[in-house]
Amino acid sequence: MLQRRSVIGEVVRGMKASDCVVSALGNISRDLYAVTAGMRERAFYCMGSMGSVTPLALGISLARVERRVFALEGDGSLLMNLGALVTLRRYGSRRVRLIVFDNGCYESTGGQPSQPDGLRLEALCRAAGLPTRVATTVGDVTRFVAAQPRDDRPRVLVAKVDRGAAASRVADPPAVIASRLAAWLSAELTVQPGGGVRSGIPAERRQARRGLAVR
Ligand SMILES: Cc1ncc(C[n+]2csc(CCOP(=O)(O)OP(=O)(O)O)c2C)c(N)n1
Repeated sequence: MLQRRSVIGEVVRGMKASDCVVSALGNISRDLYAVTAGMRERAFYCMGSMGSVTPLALGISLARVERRVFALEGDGSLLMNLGALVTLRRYGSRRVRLIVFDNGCYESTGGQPSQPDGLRLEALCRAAGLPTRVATTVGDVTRFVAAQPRDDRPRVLVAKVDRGAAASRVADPPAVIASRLAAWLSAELTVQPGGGVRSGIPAERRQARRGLAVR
């Protein structure tokens, strides 16, 4: 069994400066917050909204086609919004990396069971058409973060993790977290000599957006 903190630490270590990360509420966001002091502007720590990590990561990836987005999701939160897997398969790309922390319970609220016996989350993800690996060692996480998939489907890693105490609460207000990431994502906006603001969206990104309907 893996420790949640080790998995999060390994994901952060493997991220490039152009990558960003979205994390599920509760323990996952708390542990991510503890190790991302130097990269707050590209980390979005959810405060509520169970099941919204995958849609958020997908949205970012569609709006910013040059970025990789890591999505750190709890098993209970994923199960609350299973349809997100299908949407991710339909509209997502290899730049989205979904990591599910499978501890079999709602740990952040006291450890209530989240799954029936015998359920395999990885089978659900695969059934949605998403290439999915299971992590039982930190090396599995390292390889997943560094992988350069040949086809353009989003990738999923189901990390089998133990329960374990989390770091301190996220100290920043949600509005700060949101505006900080929005500013980072918009960084290529440039001010023109006359004072106007020009969106630096490159041609290939505009084309990629137009291509959404046919993927
Ligand atoms: C819609 C909704 N229902 C319930 C809650 C209360 N809640 C907060 S965290 C949490 C548990 C999340 O479980 P999981 O996604 O498995 O992550 P873990 O806590 O195990 O890391 C629950 C039930 C919530 N925030 N939102």
